[in-house]
Amino acid sequence: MPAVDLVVDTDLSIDVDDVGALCLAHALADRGEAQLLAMTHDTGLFPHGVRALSAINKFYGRGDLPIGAYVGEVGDPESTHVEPPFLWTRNGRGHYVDELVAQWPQGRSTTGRSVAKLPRAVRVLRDALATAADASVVIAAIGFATNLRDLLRSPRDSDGDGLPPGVELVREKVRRLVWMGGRARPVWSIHPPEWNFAACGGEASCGPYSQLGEITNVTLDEWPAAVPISFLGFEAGVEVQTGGFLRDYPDGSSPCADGYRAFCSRMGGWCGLGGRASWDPMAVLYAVRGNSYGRYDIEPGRMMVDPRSGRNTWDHRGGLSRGTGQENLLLSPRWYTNINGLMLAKTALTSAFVLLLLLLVLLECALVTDEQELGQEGGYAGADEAGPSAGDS
Ligand SMILES: [Ca+2]
Repeated sequence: MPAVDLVVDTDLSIDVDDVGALCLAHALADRGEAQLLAMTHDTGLFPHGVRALSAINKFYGRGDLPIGAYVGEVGDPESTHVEPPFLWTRNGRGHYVDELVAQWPQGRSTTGRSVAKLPRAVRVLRDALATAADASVVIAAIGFATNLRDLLRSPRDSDGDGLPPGVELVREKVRRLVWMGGRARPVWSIHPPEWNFAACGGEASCGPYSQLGEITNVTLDEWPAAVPISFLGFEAGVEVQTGGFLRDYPDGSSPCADGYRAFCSRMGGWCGLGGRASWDPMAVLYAVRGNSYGRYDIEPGRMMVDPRSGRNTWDHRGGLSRGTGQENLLLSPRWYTNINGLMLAKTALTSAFVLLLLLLVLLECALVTDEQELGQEGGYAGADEAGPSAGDS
């Protein structure tokens, strides 16, 4: 199989599954399954976000891989002041990025330039697409849609590059967009908006994050219909944990391990024994290997996002869902319930055992009570019988 031409657009900042996804992308490139064309960072955590990204690239021997930065206020810690319950975002800064930047050397793509001269993401994306073969590029979007929107809206001959408008570049060069975002079965009255589509959501006090609903809506609306989109939604990624084994790696052995260790030590409730939920690694893996494991049931439909709240609707039944080229990756029950079924069976057996013990205890108590009552009745009878005979004597 030829290597997949891969671009990764990440919000490497708050959650650590981006670290897992980037390390996985490099591992797939090492195996010859992916050809990394570029990586872009899509939040306002600038320049730390791109520096951490570059540190991971450097670790894998790809310090020269083109990287680009979003420079704007969405996720910029200086302009983001979230309120409860979103304090865990550290105003967009996250819980491991500073450590990666401090502990790991960065590639020339950042340290060789002043921060002010870092290439912007849209520049890097346009160049990467321009040099790729037609319909060859797979984009794994594992963060916000800031860069994708800017790419789609980039005009012809941006910066004098002589290239077509961004939307035409996408139509000609992109084979598929794999987008971690949205919910496959959203219930607006219960579920909060999905983070990549809306961050805290338009109704919450969320600083510039509140622009995301509009940004996501515009990106979906302007994405060329001829280029398919695979959505990896919240429900799929939250069920699969990865990275737990990285806790056993010594400090300083890998930015992948250091990232997970830093995050999970501070966000203990967010990590289980298996590690952290796997939205972004699953999206990257699908971008390269597709459904080769048969883990997903693929559901055609249409994604719609409310620009004000960022809440999404996934229409997989109505007339609008046909012929969109969009699909949602649902964990297949054939695989998912097998694992879940074992857990359910274990829970059922444990419950049955406890119930049986409880019944035995109750039964024993009842028998003891009966014996006591019989004994008391026998004592009275004996007394009744003994009384007269004693009186008779
Ligand atoms: Ca992400």
